[in-house]
Amino acid sequence: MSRYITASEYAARRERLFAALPAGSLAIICSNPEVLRNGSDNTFSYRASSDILYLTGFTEANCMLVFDKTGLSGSASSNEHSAGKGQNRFIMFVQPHSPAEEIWHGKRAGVSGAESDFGADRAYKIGSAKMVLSRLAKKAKAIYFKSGVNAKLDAIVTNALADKATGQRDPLAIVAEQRLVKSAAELAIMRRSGQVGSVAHRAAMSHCLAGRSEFALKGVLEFVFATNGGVASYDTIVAAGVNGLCLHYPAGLSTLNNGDMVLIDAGSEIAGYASDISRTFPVSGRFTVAQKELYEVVLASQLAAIAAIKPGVTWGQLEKICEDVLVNGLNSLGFPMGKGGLSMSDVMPHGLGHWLGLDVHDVGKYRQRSQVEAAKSGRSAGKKRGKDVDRPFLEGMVLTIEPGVYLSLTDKRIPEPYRGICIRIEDNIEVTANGAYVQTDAPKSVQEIEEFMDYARNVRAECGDDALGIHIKLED
Ligand SMILES: [Mn+2]
Repeated sequence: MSRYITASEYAARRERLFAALPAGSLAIICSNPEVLRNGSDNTFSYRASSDILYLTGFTEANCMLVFDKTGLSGSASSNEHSAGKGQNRFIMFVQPHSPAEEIWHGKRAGVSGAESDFGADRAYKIGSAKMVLSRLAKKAKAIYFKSGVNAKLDAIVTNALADKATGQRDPLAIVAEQRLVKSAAELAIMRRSGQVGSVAHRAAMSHCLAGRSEFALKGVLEFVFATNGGVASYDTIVAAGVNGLCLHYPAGLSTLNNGDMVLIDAGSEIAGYASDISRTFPVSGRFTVAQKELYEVVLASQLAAIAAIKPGVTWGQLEKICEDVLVNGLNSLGFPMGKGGLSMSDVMPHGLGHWLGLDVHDVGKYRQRSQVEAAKSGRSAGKKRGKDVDRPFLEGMVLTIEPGVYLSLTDKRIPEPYRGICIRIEDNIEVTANGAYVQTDAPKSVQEIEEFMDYARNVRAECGDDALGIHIKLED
């Protein structure tokens, strides 16, 4: 259980899902599968499904959550648990205690732990899932289940549903909308994750030295994540020079060279919540004229988009603001932006940003049906499909703003001094009633970066590399 989210908040989240489900329905959510990394025993580090983390804080594999509104009464003990909660029954199927398994993989919550610590009204061994689900499915008027997450558990569910195995609705779509607006507790964790990620970027910047590898900076970043109780929220990107042309380039063995920039896109995951930060800076600590000119255009576009964020604003409006600044800035540097020249996607082949939360690219729709259209079509609103429009931001949403430019070495339309330069600048922003609250704060302006790297160079010269201290740890 997360020490950041209270048991009553988890319970309230489950009640909201129950409230969205029709009476007589049954919703089933399966955990992510464990995936082999090599051989037959060694799996990738297991990371629980974000929906299960959201609804319970439960982090073990091989589990199913069941939201039972069929009104079927269970055993006597379950009636005691669910007293006063109407017909809603929250059931968990989990791995049972097993000394033989637990000696290798650690202690499990088990059936009793699922009930005492994770809020289940009733828990069962995962091995009983087929039997119990068959019984519940027989009475269910509607099934909410999305297959495709976990083939092994899918097979058990599909089997149990029998003739109701088709035509189900997606429970995760309901949870996704719940997850989009963050609670006060979630915002507090995300601010912390943003701080940890920012400290990691500062550490990487201070350890950047020509001759080192991308991997070395990845090590610095992930050391800071780990010493603050986190992990990388996605595969750490450290791209030297033109490696940045690959948007999701995974850090490798390329050497950092003076004269080049290095693009780092890395974030921490703290208590399940991601930060997602990008910084681009010169390996030498000093921008060339061309790097500085281009960097300031990208930074201006990012700052303009961030400044415009407030409740009611849409992605489309931010994209327009960002694009205007980028196009004008690039034009003034001699780029042939526009018809017959370079298009936006030639220089920035990705979107301006995305929702952020338990998932790095968090859930929740980006577009929704126009309110005007919905009002016009009146009673038939549910059936008649209107035009989808960008949804307005709400207080409590968290998103990234990450403009970039990625300039090929060989495209002759690009003015020569700028060829081969790749820049992305990304921060994490919380939508508040007063506008944007930026959760991340690593050095960003040309002056901040140069001063910070000067400082690192001086410390290194006087005290040696160790004094730079990747042993940076945030206070609780
Ligand atoms: Mn991002």
